[in-house]
Amino acid sequence: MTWGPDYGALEAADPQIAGAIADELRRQRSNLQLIASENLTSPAVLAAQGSVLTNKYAEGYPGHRYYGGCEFVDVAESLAIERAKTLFGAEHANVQPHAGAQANMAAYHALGVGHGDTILAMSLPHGGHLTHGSKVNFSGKWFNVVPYGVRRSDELIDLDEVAELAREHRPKVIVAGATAYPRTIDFGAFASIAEEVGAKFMVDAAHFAGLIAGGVHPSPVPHADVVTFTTHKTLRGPRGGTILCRAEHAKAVDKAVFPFLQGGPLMHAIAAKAVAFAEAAKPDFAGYARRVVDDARALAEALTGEGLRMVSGGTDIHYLLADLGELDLTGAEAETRLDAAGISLNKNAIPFDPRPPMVASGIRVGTASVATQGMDPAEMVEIAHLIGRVLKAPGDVEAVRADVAELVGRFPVYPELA
Ligand code: DSN
Repeated sequence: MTWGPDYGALEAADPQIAGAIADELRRQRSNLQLIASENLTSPAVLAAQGSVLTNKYAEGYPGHRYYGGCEFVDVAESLAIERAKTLFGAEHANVQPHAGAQANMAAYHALGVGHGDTILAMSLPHGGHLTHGSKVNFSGKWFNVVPYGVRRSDELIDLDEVAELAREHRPKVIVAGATAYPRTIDFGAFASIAEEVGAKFMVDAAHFAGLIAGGVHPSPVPHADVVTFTTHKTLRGPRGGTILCRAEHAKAVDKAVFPFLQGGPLMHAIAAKAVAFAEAAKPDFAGYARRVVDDARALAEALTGEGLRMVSGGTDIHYLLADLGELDLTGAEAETRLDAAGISLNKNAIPFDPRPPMVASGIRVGTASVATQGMDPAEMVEIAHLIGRVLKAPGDVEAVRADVAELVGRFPVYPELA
């Protein structure tokens, strides 16, 4: 039976969209992909994501749907739930959030945070996420947000400040987790602070979920009321979100996702999440997670040798945050120049950055994707040298592009696709 995507049919029916997809595949094959939040899913995940499950409405949960004909999507969602619970040792899992932002919104609601309530979360300029209280996001518009940050001296989270702010403001929820903080977070210390002030503790594990699954990062699950994550970053699954929680919050979390926040779940994405959870439970995924972290450390060291300053002095996870001050470059200039050389990464604010976020003084460099391709610390030294050449000698861009092509050519992306 042929049940997978028919790219021939797409080419015939819609050459413009087919062309954009083919071009994107070519870009993924020919560029060095160092964006910390991206990865390369397996062909099995791609197949589930591109399947006929996209046709099915299934509002509700397995066994309790508002539509008939759900017996097979029930199989897929039940597998996804059980696999997520087992993978992370969680009491309950909801695999329906369309993305990380929806997962966070549902988590706040499930934990009783309403309009005007106080949350204590990491500030965006210090590495937090948009949904942790940014003024332009629902979280900043609806909630009273008390931000915490990193110390100027060592650029690490100031737990004394977190405790003081918690005692002063008595937040309903304390949030840990970040998008630009290259160090592990002391979840136990956060949980103690939350307990002391009677707050619930929520962890946004989007970036490091795959590292937890692979056993190379501490797990917040034993410490937190709710843990949210996306499935497409280090976890290497399809785009989407998931919520883990203690059994006592299970009903509230499920109701917050559906019917409060979302309607029909994306069953094709849920099936693809199930595939990714199964892949992440295999022993070779632990090897992958180890390689991601080893690569990031090697890259941080080699980039330091190229004259970049590592924020916080290095990394414990899958990305580093580099300050370009010594090279007299902005993050925006670096991103544009590197893009021209076939090296994709993003400009990023560094703590206490005097520049606006669209200019920024740093870059964030991630290894989840190149580690999937099979690149090891030896290749990280090559990559750091390529980045150094582009940043220090803009005239070298064309030559570096050729060297990037040679490097990625040794680590083919999706060789099974034509
Ligand atoms: N936009 C993601 C990132 O790049 O970190 C977070 O949602």
